[in-house]
Amino acid sequence: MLLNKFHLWIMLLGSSLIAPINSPAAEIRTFTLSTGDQTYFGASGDIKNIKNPTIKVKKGDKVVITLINNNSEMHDIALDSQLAKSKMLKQTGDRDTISFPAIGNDYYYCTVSGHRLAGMEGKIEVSEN
Ligand SMILES: [Cu+2]
Repeated sequence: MLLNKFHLWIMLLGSSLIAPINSPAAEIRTFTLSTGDQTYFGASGDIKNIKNPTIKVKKGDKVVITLINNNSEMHDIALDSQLAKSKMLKQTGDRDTISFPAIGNDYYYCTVSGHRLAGMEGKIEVSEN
């Protein structure tokens, strides 16, 4: 019984020490992209209408990107880091959302053959603070 209470106290102490390290300034950052002809466009907010926009986030943020297919071809979105990959959007109007932790600079791109080569990619820029 005494041992159990001691363990509980250690667990509480441990979590109070760990929590402040992980929690400050971590935000959920949401972005929307749409597709054009072998291109992404920002679809809302600061990146609206920007071609293959750079997604700027801070280290530790949770990044949420929704891709809407605005094009007659199929497209998807994947990361070089392999942290996330959407389903293939086969028809106009199809959409999917990916989410991943911002841990370092990365690229997003379309996995359809030839699309990345044609320029269907953009940067994810992760700043330290
Ligand atoms: Cu594509």
